[in-house]
Amino acid sequence: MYAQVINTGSDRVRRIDEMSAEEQAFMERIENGEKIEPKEWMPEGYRKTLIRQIGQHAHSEVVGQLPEGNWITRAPTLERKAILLAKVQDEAGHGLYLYCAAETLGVSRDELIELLNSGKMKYSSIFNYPTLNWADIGAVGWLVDGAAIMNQVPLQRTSYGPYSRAMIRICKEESFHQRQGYDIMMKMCAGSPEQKAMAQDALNRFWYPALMMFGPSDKDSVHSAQSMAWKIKINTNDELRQKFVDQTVPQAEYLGLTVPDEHLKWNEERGAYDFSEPDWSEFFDVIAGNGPCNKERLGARVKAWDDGAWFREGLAVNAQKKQTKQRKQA
Ligand code: FAQ
Repeated sequence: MYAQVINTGSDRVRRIDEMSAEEQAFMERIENGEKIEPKEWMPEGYRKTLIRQIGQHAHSEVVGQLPEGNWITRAPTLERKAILLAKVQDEAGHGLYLYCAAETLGVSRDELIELLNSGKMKYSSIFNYPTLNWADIGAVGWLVDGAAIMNQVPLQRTSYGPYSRAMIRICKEESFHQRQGYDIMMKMCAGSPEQKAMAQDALNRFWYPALMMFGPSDKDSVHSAQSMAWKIKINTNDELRQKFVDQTVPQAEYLGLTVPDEHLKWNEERGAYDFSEPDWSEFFDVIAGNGPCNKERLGARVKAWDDGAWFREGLAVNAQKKQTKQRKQA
């Protein structure tokens, strides 16, 4: 079933002479900036790539609730608790929009969740790192949501209509998420030396995992070229990572924090920062299931799914009853 639903492995960009007339017309529409809508013809590879990317994105939103959800009961004030609660609820909503967008491609939400729960489908590497203290909640909002926005703003222009429309709503909410994270960091950095040290420690631990969110370097990205030809992706992984570094370093400086990279340096010629690459062996290890929290995160999702079985059964029985009643009345 996995192979039927999502594609993995290396994508080779299809040449024009390999394309059917239908596919050539499709490419013309993409190049003209037209949106592709659910019932329209699309190449099978395009459909599978979208299911893989949107599905992985939806799973990330839902699994992404766990590291922050962990701190709702321990937020330092009632106001912070209310804000965090709202943010975590937003992530559930994002998952919902994205599962709905994926469903328009002919895959059910249940199928996607089964693929996540069986470890066959990925979610973002970042959520396999622990949130150890309150400063981490600031760092997650600032860096993780900041990286998510950097990636998602261009995706508002993605070629598949339902995905692009979901992204417009999601980006609005992500901006608030990033601001609330930065606000926590500002408070911590203006606090006691111990609080500032906590903020620095959180930045130290989340900096490289945040850089990894953009995916492997362009030379190792197997899907980028074809995804960009289809305008499913708008930028390469390295382009977005660079933009994120350029935007975030001045924010760290404003906080009085040090980015944990001794090679970080403004490059006058490029008009951009030179920076150290993350440890890619760690990244590949985390996405292979061996990160610090992979087992815990997936275990929590599987338990939530199993615990909700009675509710899903109840809904199905109720829907069936309604249908039978409607049929009798007709
Ligand atoms: N983690 O060829 P590429 C959020 C996989 S935001 C795990 O470059 P692609 C908000 C990739 O799937 C986070 N796996 O792949 C939030 C592929 O493996 P496959 C989610 C990764 O797809 C904030 C392989 O490596 N955002 O959740 C990662 O062209 C706070 C080769 O990579 C999105 O999903 C990774 N970081 O580019 C929620 C955005 N990177 O599938 C709660 C949409 C790569 O062949 C709290 N997605 N891989 O087995 C994208 O833009 C793209 O899918 C990329 C990867 C850029 C993530």
